[in-house]
This record gives sequence, structure tokens and C-alpha cells, in this order.
Amino acid sequence: MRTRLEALLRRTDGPLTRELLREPGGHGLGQLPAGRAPDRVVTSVCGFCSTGCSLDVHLRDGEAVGLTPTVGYAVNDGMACPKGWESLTPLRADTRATTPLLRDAGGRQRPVGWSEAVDAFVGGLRGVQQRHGPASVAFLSTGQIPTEEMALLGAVAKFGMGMVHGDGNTRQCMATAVQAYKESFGSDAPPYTYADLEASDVVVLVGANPAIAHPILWERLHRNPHAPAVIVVDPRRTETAAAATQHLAVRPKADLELLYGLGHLLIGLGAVDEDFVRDSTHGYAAYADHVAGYPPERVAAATGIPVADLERCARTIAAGRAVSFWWTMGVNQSHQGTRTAQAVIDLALLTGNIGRPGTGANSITGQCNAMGSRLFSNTTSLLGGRDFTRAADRAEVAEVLGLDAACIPDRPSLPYHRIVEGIANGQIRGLWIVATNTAHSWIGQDDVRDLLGRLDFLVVQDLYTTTDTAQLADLVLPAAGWGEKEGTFINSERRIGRVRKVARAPGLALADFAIFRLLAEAWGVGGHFRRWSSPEAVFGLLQELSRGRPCDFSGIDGYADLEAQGGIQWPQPVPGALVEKERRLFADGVFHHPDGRARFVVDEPRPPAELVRPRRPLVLLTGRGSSAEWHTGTRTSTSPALRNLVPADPYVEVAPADAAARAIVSHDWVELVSERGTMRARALVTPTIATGSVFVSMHHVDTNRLTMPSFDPHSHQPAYKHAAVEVRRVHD
Ligand SMILES: Nc1nc2c(c(=O)[nH]1)N[C@H]1C(S)=C(S)[C@@H](COP(=O)(O)OP(=O)(O)OC[C@H]3O[C@@H](n4cnc5c(=O)[nH]c(N)nc54)[C@H](O)[C@@H]3O)O[C@H]1N2
Ligand SMILES: Nc1nc2c(c(=O)[nH]1)N[C@H]1C(S)=C(S)[C@@H](COP(=O)(O)OP(=O)(O)OC[C@H]3O[C@@H](n4cnc5c(=O)[nH]c(N)nc54)[C@H](O)[C@@H]3O)O[C@H]1N2
Ligand code: SF4
Ligand SMILES: [Mo]
Repeated sequence: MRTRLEALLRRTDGPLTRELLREPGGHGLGQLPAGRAPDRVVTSVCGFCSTGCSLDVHLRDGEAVGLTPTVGYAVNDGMACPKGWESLTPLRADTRATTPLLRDAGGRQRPVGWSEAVDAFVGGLRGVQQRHGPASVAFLSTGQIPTEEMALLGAVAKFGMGMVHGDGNTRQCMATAVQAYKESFGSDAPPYTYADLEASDVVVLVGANPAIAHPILWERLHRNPHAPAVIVVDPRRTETAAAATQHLAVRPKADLELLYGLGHLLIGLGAVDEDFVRDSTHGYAAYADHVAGYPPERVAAATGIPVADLERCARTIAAGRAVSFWWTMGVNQSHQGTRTAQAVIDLALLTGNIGRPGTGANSITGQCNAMGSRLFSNTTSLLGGRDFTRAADRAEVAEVLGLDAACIPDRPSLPYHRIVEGIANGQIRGLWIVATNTAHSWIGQDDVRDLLGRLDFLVVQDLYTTTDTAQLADLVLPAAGWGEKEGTFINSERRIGRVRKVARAPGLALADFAIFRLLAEAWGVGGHFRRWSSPEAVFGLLQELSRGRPCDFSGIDGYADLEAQGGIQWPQPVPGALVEKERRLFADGVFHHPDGRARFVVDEPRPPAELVRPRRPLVLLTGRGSSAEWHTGTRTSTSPALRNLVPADPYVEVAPADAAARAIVSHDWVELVSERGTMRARALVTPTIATGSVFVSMHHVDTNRLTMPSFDPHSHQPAYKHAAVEVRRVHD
């Protein structure tokens, strides 16, 4: 076996071979003698959220011994949140996957070597393809591995292994923003730079809780010297809302009416930037017509926000010299998220708040490399934001990659929920999940767990063997994590930054990059990917793929340039140019549609899929619980320091009136019930949640047992933030 693996590896290139042939049990991070002074510092972008803070990792003999936030980096200038500070701890966890695991005939996951694992991968998934066709195997990718790795995954799966369908956890997160920008601006192009938070005199945050979810952006807003008005639109009085100058406690999912109502008032106040609207947009007349139907009284009734507050908000926006509009999951994760995001964009267009310092219609991303995934995961769009259905796009990609264009599927993937449905109807029989924890994070979890269990073959590639998804796998492939491999991430403001290898992965765990190349070789298609020899070589290919596109970063002079300049925002088409550290798009008022104009987009509001009713009278809201928790907790829960910052038990926020009606007091154990499942939690009775709704964080594994699988029709993003539930005290 070992000989066959070695023969296989000899055909691959140097760094991969060296890493793969390393003997197991090499000294890992946790085995370093404590207390040794560092001898070198390496700078790397944080691997949690999309803010993209830079961290100085202190090394001793080439291995990390500690870290501090980088002073002088444009994003975070010496700051980091608790997760950033604790970045190294998850690598040392004893739950790390150190060897492949293969399920045996008795149903037990049993450690195997790479050779057997690779054979099982090829045998398992190719076997499914032989029985049911190439499209019967799909993959699920992520926004949490370097761009070079996710591009290689998408390329190997689709151009090498013949898979047609592959989506990622960015569907759960950013699909709505992508769709909204494409229709409104002509391309997926978040226009801002973080400096805009410091330059605005009015900041409008819609469905975003940066005090918890993007703490360093929140810090930057506090550095704004213009004493900005901060308007927060959120049904909950979050930490962010509590610190705002105006909190519009919108009724859940009534944002569309609210935003149209603000458009109506702004037009009435004469706040339209007529020159900008005339020269740079299309569709204003239809917009004005549409919002004429949203007078304040109607909007107040729909949103629960008093007319006086609506008028005050509109006056503040109208008076602003530099107004920036920001949105996150309160918008994206809705049954009408795309239209809501576009209604935010409409307000920026209407008032000409775009392209100038302190302005913009700005979607804040979530995962460290969601922006890399938007461009290069090769899922919904072909590499570089291209279209699978266009022969010219396929030919361009084939040319850059030295491939036969016939390898490239001529249709886009099924979105995530259709892949899940495909499992239910037998169309999808094999699945390869990389760096996402579907069994916890997918909406309507019980169904998906059942479906994952029904697959002919499930491969999960993760840092840990203990995740809810890894436990269901037929084959677990042990991956190296952030800090154990090289590459780049792209942050929310389009900044490409380096991630560095500062520790060795434990046991037999390998960089995802190495795993993808190994599997391509074993599949017999390694020859297609000779140009993908190292992360830096892939970066070069991606630069070529970006040439002439809105994201063009072909002018960057390799990894060294990124390091020397402290990250570089796309676009950067001009070689050798020293660029401004913080740049925004659309300063010239020219958008990416062929006519150069941005579009106003409007639609009729629709009700959510599941309405409250006497049996289920409360709206369930879900989201981030604390700045110390990351999603499904696989990484953050390994840190005692981070665990200490969060309550030990799951909790549900209940409004005082709802609690009183059910004789619930804080700290009681309660049961939350939806049509799909139940969850136990402790009650936190608090006025920060409005009567008629409850809030549970997404970090608890049971939360998605309650959520209602429903999707935005344009982006196919799950509507995680609306389900009908009841809460009752548990009598023990
Ligand atoms: N600590 C921490 N930080 C994170 C993450 C993490 O897991 N932990 N995850 C990262 C990722 S991937 C993402 S996508 C971001 C998410 O960042 P955010 O979107 O800021 O976080 P959420 O808590 O999901 O949702 C934001 C707010 O939307 C509100 N909301 C719910 N329904 C509605 C509605 O109908 N209208 C409006 N206007 N608001 C509504 C919720 O009350 C919530 O306060 O955070 C990133 N940062
Ligand atoms: N109810 C509810 N559900 C939600 C949300 C919500 O607001 N409410 N938010 C949604 C959003 S916005 C998001 S982004 C998703 C996130 O959902 P997930 O993507 O499922 O959450 P994570 O815990 O980040 O999962 C990442 C997995 O990748 C592994 N991993 C980390 N780094 C690497 C690596 O380098 N290589 C490999 N191979 N594996 C790695 C981790 O151990 C972990 O198991 O959740 C969604 N689910
Ligand atoms: S704000 Fe985000 S990028 Fe910055 S340290 Fe925290 S998790 Fe990392
Ligand atoms: Mo996300």
C-alpha cells in the first residue's frame, strides 16, 4: 500500500510530496516546550470572520508560540477580537483528525492510512458515478479555506472528476448579496472600504449586529470623528442597537416595506440626487411610482415603527453629507432577501450616496474567505465570476488552465437546497463535504441528517473527527487548518491578504490543497492540474482568470507584493502600481452593466413561508450569540478562554410579556417547539426582544431543528430568521 501511495506521490510536485511523505506523529504545535521566546514574526490574516484582521504570529524554530494583532495594518491596526487572539488554540485540540477514518462493514469509523483512504474515495464516489452517472456525486465547499484551495476543489471536482453540482456554505450566507449586486450593479461588487465607516456622518445598519459579529468594524465605527448618526434596523435591541442614535425595531421581515417607505419620504424631502440618478442609474421613474404606494401610515402599520420615527430617520438620511448603508444576515437570510438588499441599494442610488468617502450600499461578508468563494469556488459561477452556460467563458477558462473546454460543465450547479432535495429524490447519491458542518448549520436539520445518512457514500474533510457531519461520514479526511497552510483570503472590503503556515498539522492531517491534488492523481486526472503545483502558482492562475473582469487583480506582483503592501484590494490591474491602502468602487459613477448604469429594483412584499398562529404564536429569530463563538463551535469550543466568555447552557431570549403569560422567569428551563422539532434552553427574559418573538443563537446544535426550510426565490438562500414557535416551561 505504502509503495503505491509513494508511486502516486512521485507524480506530484515537490512541496506536496514532501508534506505527504512526512511520517505520522511529527511534532505538533501542542508538543512545543512552553515558555520559549520567539525568534521570528510572520504576519497572517485571521481565519475566522470576514473582517480580515492581520495577526503577527510569533515563531520559535519555525512553529507558532503566540500571537498579537498587527499594528499599522489598514484593517485592524493593533486590534483583534477574542477569537483572533485565540486563533492558535483550536489547532492544538485533542479532537483534531490525525488520520483518515473509514467506516467498516460493522458501521464503525476505523483509522486507515492515506493509501486506503484515497482508494476508498475513488472507489466510493466513482462507483456511485458509474452506477448513477457523473452528476450523481456533488460537493459542498466553504468560505473558510484559502482561495487557492477552494479554486482547486472546484476545478478538480468539476473539470477532473466530472461532477456537475457543487455548492457551498456561502449559499447560507452571501448568495443574496451576490444576486442583489449582480442585478443592481451588473456584477458582484461590494463597493466600500472600511474607512467609509470612519468617514460617514450617517451610518445605517440593516439586519447587522457588528458589536457581536464584526467587533473590529464596530471599533472602527467608534473611531469616526464626525459624531455620526447611527441608525440600526433590527427587531432586537442588540448591543449594536443599544449604542445607536436611532433604533428602528422593525417587525421581523417587514424591512421591504420600511425601505420603500423611507424612499417615499426621501423623495418627499427632496433628497434625490438628480444628477446622479440621471447620469448613473436606470429605472428611477418605476421606483418613484412604486414607493409612492408606501406612505408613512401604511409603513408604520406594516413595520410597527411609529410615523414620527420613520420621518426622523428619513430626515437624518436626507441631511447626511456622507451616508453609508450596511447590511448583513438580517437582510440576506430572508424569504425576500434579494429584494430587500436591493431596496437598501436603491436608497444609496436615490440619494447619490455611492462612490464617495463615507458612502455606499455595503454588504458585510461573514466568513474569512466568503469573498474568495464568491469569485473562485466554481459553484454557481465559473471561476472569476464567469457563466458556465457561455461557451466564450468556458473557452477563456480552458485557455488559462490549459484544459480542454469540453471538461467544463455547460450548466451551473444546483444550489445547496436542491442538492439536499436531490438526495431525497435519488438524484444525488454521493457527497463530498469540505470545511462546512451541514448537519448542524443547515436549515431544518432533522431532514438533512436523515438524508446524509441515506447517501451511498459521504466524504467529510474537516479538522475534527467529532463534528456532527463527520460523525455521519463513510470516509473522514483529516485536514490541516488555518495556520497550518499557505494561501490568501479576500476580506469584506475586497482586500486580498496572505495566510501563512505557522504550525505543522498533527499526525497525518494534510493541507486541503495537498488532499485535492492527491485525490486528483488517484482519480487519474492529475495531469489536468500540473499548473496547480503550489498555492502561489494557483494565485498566478487566478490572477490570469481575473484579467479584464471587475475583480481584475492581475497587476499584483505575487505573494511578496501582498505582504509588502499590507494586503491589496481588488481591482488592481496595473502592475507595479503602489495603490492607496483603502479604496472604494464607482467613484466615476460607472457601474458594471453594459450601459454603465446601476438599476433600481423593486418588487411586491410577500409574507414569510410560515406565519405565526395560535399554536405557534412566536417568531423565532436566530443569529450570532457572542463574539467568542464561531458558528457550530468546532473551533471556538476548544478554547477554555472563549468558553469562559459564553453561558454554559443554551439560552433563549423571551420578552417580558411573553414570559409573564407563560409563567416563565429567567433561568427557567424551557422547551421551544416548532412544527419540525424541539429544543431545550434556559430562558433569558429581556426587554431587548420584542413581544411576539424569541431569539436563539445559531451556535446551539438544536437551533436548526426548529428552523423552517424556506428560501429566497432569487438567491436560494435559506430564510434562517423566521419560523413559528411556542415556548413553554419545562416542569421537572
Ligand atoms: N462571533 C461571531 N462572529 C461572526 C460569526 C460567528 O459565528 N460568530 N459568523 C460570521 C458570519 S459567517 C456571518 S454571515 C456574520 C453575520 O453577522 P450578522 O448578520 O451581523 O449576525 P446575525 O446575528 O446572524 O444577524 C444580524 C441581526 O439580524 C437581525 N434580524 C433578524 N431578523 C431580522 C429582520 O427581519 N430584519 C432585520 N432588519 N434584522 C433582522 C437579528 O436580530 C440579528 O441581530 O457574522 C460573522 N461574524
Ligand atoms: N439558524 C441559523 N443557522 C445558520 C445561520 C443563522 O444565522 N441561523 N447562519 C448561517 C451562516 S451565515 C453560515 S456562514 C453557516 C456556517 O455554517 P458552517 O459552515 O457549517 O459552520 P462552521 O462551524 O464554520 O463549519 C466549518 C467546518 O469546517 C471545519 N474547518 C475549519 N477550517 C477548515 C479547513 O481549513 N479545512 C477543512 N477541511 N475544514 C475546516 C470546521 O472544523 C467546521 O467543521 O451557518 C448558517 N446557519
Ligand atoms: S474581528 Fe474577525 S478577523 Fe478580526 S480578530 Fe475577530 S474574528 Fe478575526
Ligand atoms: Mo455566514
